[in-house]
Amino acid sequence: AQALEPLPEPSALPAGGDAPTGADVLLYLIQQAKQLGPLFRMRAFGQENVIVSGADVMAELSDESRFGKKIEASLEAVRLILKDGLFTAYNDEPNWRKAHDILMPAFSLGAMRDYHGPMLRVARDLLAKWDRAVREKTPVDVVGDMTRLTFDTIGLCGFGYDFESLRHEEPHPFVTAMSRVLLYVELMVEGPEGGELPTEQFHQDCALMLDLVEEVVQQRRASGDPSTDDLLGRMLHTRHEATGAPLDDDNIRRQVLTFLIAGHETTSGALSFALYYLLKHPAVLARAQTEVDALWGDTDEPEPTYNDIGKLGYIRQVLSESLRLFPTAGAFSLTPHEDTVIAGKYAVRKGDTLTVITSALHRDPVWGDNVELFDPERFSPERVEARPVHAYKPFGNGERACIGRQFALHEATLVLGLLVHRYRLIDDTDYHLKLKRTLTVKPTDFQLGLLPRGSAD
Ligand code: MNH
Repeated sequence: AQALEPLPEPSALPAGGDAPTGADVLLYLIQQAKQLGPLFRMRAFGQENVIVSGADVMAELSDESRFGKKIEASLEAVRLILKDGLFTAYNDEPNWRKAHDILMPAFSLGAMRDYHGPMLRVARDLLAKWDRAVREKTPVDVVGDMTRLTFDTIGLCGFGYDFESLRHEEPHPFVTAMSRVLLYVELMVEGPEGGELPTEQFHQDCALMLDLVEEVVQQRRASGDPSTDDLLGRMLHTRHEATGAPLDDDNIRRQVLTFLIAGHETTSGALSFALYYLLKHPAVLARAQTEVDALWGDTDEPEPTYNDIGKLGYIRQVLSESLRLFPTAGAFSLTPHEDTVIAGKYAVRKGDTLTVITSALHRDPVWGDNVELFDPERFSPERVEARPVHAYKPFGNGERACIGRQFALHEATLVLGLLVHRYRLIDDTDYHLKLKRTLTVKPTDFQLGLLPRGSAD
């Protein structure tokens, strides 16, 4: 057997001596991975992590008989509010398996057919808002509106509840509270900048979010509707096949909260990055427009069907490539079930935190020698076939991978298709990508100019 070696470590903190925080952490780790290779040890904020970025290592860690999800420090902090909801439950917590089994059918292909109508309804609210911006010749706030869109979509599809945030100027209060809560959670791990943690505000925000959850649940209970057609229906009215038990009331609250957050925050970032790349790559945009035009012609009122979404292969490739360069859930963590050796030479112990920096994994040499280049051709069926499957993990791994993946992709493909069909994207501000991270990664200050398709310059 090969001799064991210590894991590589960064020699010193970056210039200035302070550990990077926020979005800079991600860029720092991508850069360190280039220098130190597929595995290295990182000590920061009182945590010790093994940083994973290699496709070969990822293939090894994908073996669920050896490794499983780790609730590391930041997820542990998110647990303060999401508790044993699906995203933050421990693997061996009985409520994880129970809720997973009960909720999986809400993400089947058949369920996606049911969500198509409400998704289209919300997408049309977005078009109405953006048409107004075109008439008034004002740019649109991409991230703000993508957030409104995805929040309204999960509300309507998952819970039959209309948040109507696309019809309001202000962000929805839930979203404002959530953003502060995610920031607070980050400060808990990285340490507050200078002052103290805004604990009072945190408690107020959590209360506001839980009040909305209560309202969503009460509205359904009061309606007397016993159907199990959507997420909330399944939470309220389905029993676990294995045990005959339903979800308990507190767990239902945590699941509703989990889905209201996880069901919109990452998809809005993915849509925003995709629009950014379309704006900056006119040839890609033109090809995407050719694809939708072939389906919907030049009508002002396209009627996308469920089956149309499967035909938007190129738009899907644009999304996949955006999620390669900026996977909006930036990292996920694993731990070995037993002490073991990885990559043939590094000893790791049960309970250690192995953190996959997905954006660094997606820049492994298997992606070629120009990994920074945005190129949706990487996701042509032949090239996907030729690539190791574990080199691409925007939705995490194994049993604990994203349950909402098909939901997100259906929604995002529909919306991008409608947007490129209807608008020319104008870069009047010469936008330079600026990142913002609060648990997830998004562009920030991204204003986009719009003109109707077919209009002259
Ligand atoms: Mn989602 C888990 C990424 C959209 C609901 N999601 C995960 C994980 C990643 C992820 C990565 C695994 C995290 C980990 O291992 O710690 N999710 C995404 C991305 C998008 C996304 C990049 C959009 C693009 N997620 C959605 C949507 C929903 C959703 C939409 C709901 C409708 N995600 C979840 C839930 C989990 C999860 C719930 C936790 C699943 C589990 O552990 O059982």
